[in-house]
Amino acid sequence: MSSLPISTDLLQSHNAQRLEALREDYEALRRSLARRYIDIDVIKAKLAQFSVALPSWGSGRGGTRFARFPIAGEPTNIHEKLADCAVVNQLSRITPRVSPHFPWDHVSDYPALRAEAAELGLGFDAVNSNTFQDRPGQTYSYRNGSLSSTDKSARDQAIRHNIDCIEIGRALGSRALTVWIGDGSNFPGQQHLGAALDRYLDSLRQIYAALPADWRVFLEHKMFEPAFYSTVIADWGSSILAAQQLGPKAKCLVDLGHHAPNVNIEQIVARLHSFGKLGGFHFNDSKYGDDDLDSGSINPHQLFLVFNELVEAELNPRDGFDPAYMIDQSHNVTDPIESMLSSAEAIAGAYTKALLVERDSLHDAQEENDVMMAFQTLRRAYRTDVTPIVAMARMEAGGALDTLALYRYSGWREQKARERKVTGLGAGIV
Ligand code: LRH
Ligand code: MN
Repeated sequence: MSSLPISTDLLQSHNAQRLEALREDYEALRRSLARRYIDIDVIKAKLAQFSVALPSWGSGRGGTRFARFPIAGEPTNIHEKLADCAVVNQLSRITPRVSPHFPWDHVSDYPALRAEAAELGLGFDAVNSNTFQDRPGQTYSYRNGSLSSTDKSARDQAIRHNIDCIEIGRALGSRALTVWIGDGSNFPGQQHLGAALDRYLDSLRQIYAALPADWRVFLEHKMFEPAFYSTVIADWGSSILAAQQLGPKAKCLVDLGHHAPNVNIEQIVARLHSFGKLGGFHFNDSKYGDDDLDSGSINPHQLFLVFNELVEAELNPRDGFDPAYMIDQSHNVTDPIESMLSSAEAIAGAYTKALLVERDSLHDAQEENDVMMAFQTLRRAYRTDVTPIVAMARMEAGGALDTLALYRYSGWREQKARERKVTGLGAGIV
């Protein structure tokens, strides 16, 4: 691994100015956690094993159906997206993988792309297929659906595309395919709800049959959008039943934004785990719909409660425990790199707080129905400022103590604004 995007001298002098203050905070937290019989170094060591993948599409500006407002120097192709993701990983040290999306990230030489990413210290996580958009020159339209379409030619085309994504993923060193489809209806009566699911399952069986032995397929449910009356895989129930129908390599992916407001997502996580079907996550945050806002920016307590269930699941594995952690956000008003740095920190923080939960006291209080003590045990962990642990782990892994400050000081975006093509106005996600 050689060419890291930000100068290591700059990073080292940045950290040197902040190290003393961090040590003070870390030692103070060590003493306070020790009074709870928690060894801060054990927590830091566990955090050092944690990582989350970045969405290639998250490195560009996102938009809504109303508008997309580009920023100067944003990436215009997968090569520039990887360079920006490498900045996030170099400074945060917990985002060593990128989840690509096809055909958005199509290139002619995938082994070369894999080597290029490795040169930047990056690997590839789950690949994402796309049968929710028609592309120029496409033979059959997905306007009436893709894997569940009544049109067999459109279904076969969508199945072929997913199998092509598996082939691309193998060349990139990925070991999972994420399948999210927008298939559904806007009017009552428009679609035969049962038949649509049957067609979806028949298509997924053909994709499942093409999976290499060590691969998984992640089914991503979503309540609505782009369909606004019914969605073929609208909730975790449809997703887990489909995954059980398909077989052991099929798992469920939880995108936090794909649920109605106030849905208890942490319980969905616990349920999927109970049945050995918890495959992965798309972390983001939302207040209303699939807002794809920065993780932990709206409801950091929910993110903590999700990780609390993940720590419980880790302690009590069902059919193994190896969820794929990925970010899936749309950065409409911030510098995408800054949002991914801030989100990576929020996710690391939520996991660290969940590691601080005194599990034995919690389980005892739960068994004894000591409601207040159970709640207060969780709350004690949640209100702990874990910033010194996250920062110490990041620094020891070669990252920056203040990622946003160093990113801005590096002038990366200004430099890229001089180098990269200007991207057009427009609408939508890409
Ligand atoms: C659908 C979704 C899916 C991706 C897309 C970019 O809302 O969450 O995971 O394919 O966003
Ligand atoms: Mn998603």
